[in-house]
Amino acid sequence: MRLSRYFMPTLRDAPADAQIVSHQLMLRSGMIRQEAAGIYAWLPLGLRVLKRIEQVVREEMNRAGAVEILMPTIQLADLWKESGRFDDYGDEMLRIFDRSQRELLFGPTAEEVVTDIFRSYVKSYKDLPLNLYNIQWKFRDERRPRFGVMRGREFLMKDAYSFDIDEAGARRSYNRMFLAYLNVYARLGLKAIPVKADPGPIGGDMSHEFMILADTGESQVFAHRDLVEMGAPGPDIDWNGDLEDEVTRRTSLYAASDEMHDEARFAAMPEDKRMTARGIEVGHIFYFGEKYSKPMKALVTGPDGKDVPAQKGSYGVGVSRLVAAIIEASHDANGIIWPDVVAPFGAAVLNLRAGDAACDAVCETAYKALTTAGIDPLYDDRDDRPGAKFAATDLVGIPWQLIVGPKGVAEGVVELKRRATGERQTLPLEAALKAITG
Ligand code: 5CA
Repeated sequence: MRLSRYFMPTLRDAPADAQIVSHQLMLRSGMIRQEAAGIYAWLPLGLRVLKRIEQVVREEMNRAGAVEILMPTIQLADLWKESGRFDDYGDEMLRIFDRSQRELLFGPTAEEVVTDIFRSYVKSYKDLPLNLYNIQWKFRDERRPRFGVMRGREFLMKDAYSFDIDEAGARRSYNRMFLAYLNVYARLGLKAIPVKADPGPIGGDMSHEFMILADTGESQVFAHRDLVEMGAPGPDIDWNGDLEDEVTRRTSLYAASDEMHDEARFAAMPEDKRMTARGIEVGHIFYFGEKYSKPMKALVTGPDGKDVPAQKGSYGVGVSRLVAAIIEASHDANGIIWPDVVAPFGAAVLNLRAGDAACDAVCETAYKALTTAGIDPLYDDRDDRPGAKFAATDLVGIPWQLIVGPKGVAEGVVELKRRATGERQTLPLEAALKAITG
């Protein structure tokens, strides 16, 4: 992409009402624009990052055996009346009437819709386990939308729903998601800890939230320190096994959100292992058995020929929230530092004297080579001051900066800067390209 033909409306200063660093940096780097309270347009740079996070989530869901579908944003109120949640959900639900006065709503979550799909097709235990997920916009009329996309009213969620014939099967499905979530966050360069959580309006009796530790987090976390360094299980686990050991290794260490906190258990841990911190909730998983399948009559025939309600769990990842969470975890005074996997562009080519034939030629060669190698470079070909180019490239956080100036070009070298470390090297173009493409 040539910056002269791109749309990257960076701002010198963040609007005064942006309170946390991720919100400030997302506005300054031209990733998002607020359209209404808690409702954002995603500008090109923000959209690229959002799509890349979405793709990591998708790959890990697929690896764990979940199957992608796409459910509508607009749902029938009747389905929610069937499950009994229509009145309970309250003011957070955006209720809509169509031209024939049929009552609809903008989905805040999709337990009812997916249960309706499931019951229409699946009748036998032989078709289970089944896990259906989608990555779709949700709307919750939050009382206090704030911190940009961190707590929006419209936000992108990955929501998965597992169906099993019995509790043991449902537990395996829960374990698969528990571990797949840890792999998602690890791939995104985040340290996430699973904490025991309150199921809230989704319901159920087993639930974990996944927390990224950050001072700006809205949740209070109490946990055993070792959980932070325990890390993810990685892709090579037996996804068809019960995975009980891998999960228990983590859940046996104390970790709870404030609603579930047990001060006596916490105080019983050695003092140096007790950690109290703020956390950003980037995922929440639930096991709730028959809560929706029973009232909505999602029945499956078991091996004994008897019909029973499917055992269900649901599993959410805050995809748009993750954009902000990654920035909270990875930035410096000059701007964002994107981990390579989610960076909007793999490298930036900075032409410090656009219009100079020698600089232009080197930049064009670099741009072409990086494009061919699949690095997806952003070429700053604008006629602007070097200082402005450096500041903008640091701000938007592109992992590599290939800097081309007239002095270097005369000597046959370019400068290569790694955004994360600030490390700079002067080297011939070929060597710089090799360092980027690996
Ligand atoms: N149906 C279940 C799981 S599929 C569910 O809705 N769970 S949830 O309410 O916990 O939401 C799942 C995730 O979405 C949360 O962990 C959080 O990361 C994200 N999320 C929830 N509300 C918002 C919001 N207002 N803005 C941004 N992200 C949100």
